[in-house]
Amino acid sequence: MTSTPDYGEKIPNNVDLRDDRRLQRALESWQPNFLSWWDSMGPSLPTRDVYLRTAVNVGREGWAHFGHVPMRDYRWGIFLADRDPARTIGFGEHKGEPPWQQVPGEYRSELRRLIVIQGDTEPASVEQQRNLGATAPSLYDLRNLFQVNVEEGRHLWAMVYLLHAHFGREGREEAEELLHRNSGSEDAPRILGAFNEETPDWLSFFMFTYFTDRDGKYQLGTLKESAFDPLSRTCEFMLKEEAHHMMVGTTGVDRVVERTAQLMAEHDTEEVAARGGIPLDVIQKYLNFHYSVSLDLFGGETSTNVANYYTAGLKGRWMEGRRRDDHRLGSDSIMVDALDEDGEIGQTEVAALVGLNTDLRRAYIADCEGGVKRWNRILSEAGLEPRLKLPHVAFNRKVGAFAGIEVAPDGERVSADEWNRRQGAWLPTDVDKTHVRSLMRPVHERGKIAAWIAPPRNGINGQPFDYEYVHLA
Ligand code: BYC
Repeated sequence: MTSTPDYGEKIPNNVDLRDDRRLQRALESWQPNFLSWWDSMGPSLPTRDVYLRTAVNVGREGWAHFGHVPMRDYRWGIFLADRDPARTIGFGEHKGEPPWQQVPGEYRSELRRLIVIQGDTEPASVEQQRNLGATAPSLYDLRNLFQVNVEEGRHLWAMVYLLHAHFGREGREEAEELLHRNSGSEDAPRILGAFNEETPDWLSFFMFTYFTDRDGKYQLGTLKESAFDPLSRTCEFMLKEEAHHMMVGTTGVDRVVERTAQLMAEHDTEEVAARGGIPLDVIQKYLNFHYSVSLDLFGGETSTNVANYYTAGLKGRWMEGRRRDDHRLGSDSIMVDALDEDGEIGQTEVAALVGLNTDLRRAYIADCEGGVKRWNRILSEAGLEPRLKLPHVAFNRKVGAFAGIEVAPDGERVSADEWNRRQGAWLPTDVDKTHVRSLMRPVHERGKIAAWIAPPRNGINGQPFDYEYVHLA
């Protein structure tokens, strides 16, 4: 159902772009703007070439090609998963009908909003990570950073394709705006909170790729269910690339914990800062921060937006096909986190439809528990007490039911004064950040690694750790 990928074109694609000259021209006129955004807001470290994986197909086998390429020549393209002719809409009031190949007029603005929000996060993360190359702990890590960056760039292309192909002039204007808003900008910030935070050091980068990219996995998973077939198919393929980003986060934090545990065992002390490592309590504070800002990305505990998206068929649930219910949820209910009348943290019962952000956030939380388990296992294996934890769901929230209150990581409600007094024990302080930043000295030599992190167990695509993953300029 999909044409053979057209890799030779100016814009590689498997959407028959050459048969739609207007669309092709529109995208070709956006392309130089994308490249000038990449030049000014993308990776700042000058490189000659990088050992990158490039998407060349969407098939199960061999969708990616590995090779050294100058990053600016990376073949950003448009790849949708193959169309399934038997697919029907899986939920909501259109359940059982054929999926839409065009945007229905009545859902135009909601679909555009979802696509714009998704699209906005992709370039935002590239902007946040822009200066990390200068302090990479190894060439292997440098390569992974750049892989994540070019793929986020491709994910922006994926959303821009949908905007250009299906939303006319408004879509083209939104595509321009995606390049004009910038992470952390006073005048034109990125839409969602976490994407305006800094990613100033590699511990933040690993936490971001663990916790925030994982929100991406869950949001893309719900958009993959969409009745709007082109959105569904593009998200399905994006999820394949996303898996690598999460591997970078998971194994990145693994390696920091492993090195810290080694230093603790070797010197029989908690005070590994003086030994060139990152203390466990600082790792915990970074975890607390990135987890809590990522929880905010799921929106409010109750939301009429999400109920409308679901009923209309625009955004489904995580693993919609595996749910054993009527996939319409008209009369179901769900317990969501809430503040009770006395201001105590508790739960309240609401219609399942308005509680769907909570449903998705819970799936995400369960997944995050997996990371904490593996990091604690690394501590146990080093003979240390397993002690890393996810903070309470109400901790440090700026969106939703707990936005207006202060809560300790263990879930205890505290006063504003107490929060101010104690937050330095819960979130990274300037001293912590300065220490972490002081460790961020570049190791750009082949086969070498910084002292605050353990080397990876495996290289990329079967290459050894000491492979020349990046040629610097
Ligand atoms: N910051 O009704 P509510 C990724 C707004 S990450 C600021 O509860 P809803 C990636 C909200 O817009 C995945 N504002 O929200 C990761 C609404 O505003 P309006 C990105 C926020 O709509 C790493 C109001 O508050 N994709 O891919 O149910 C690297 C009321 O909220 C925030 C998506 O998010 C916030 N955190 O849910 C690269 C998928 N949260 O309408 C990439 C598309 C909420 O009152 N987006 N607000 O003006 C959605 O599905 C939903 O819009 C949201 C919010 C889940 C974001």
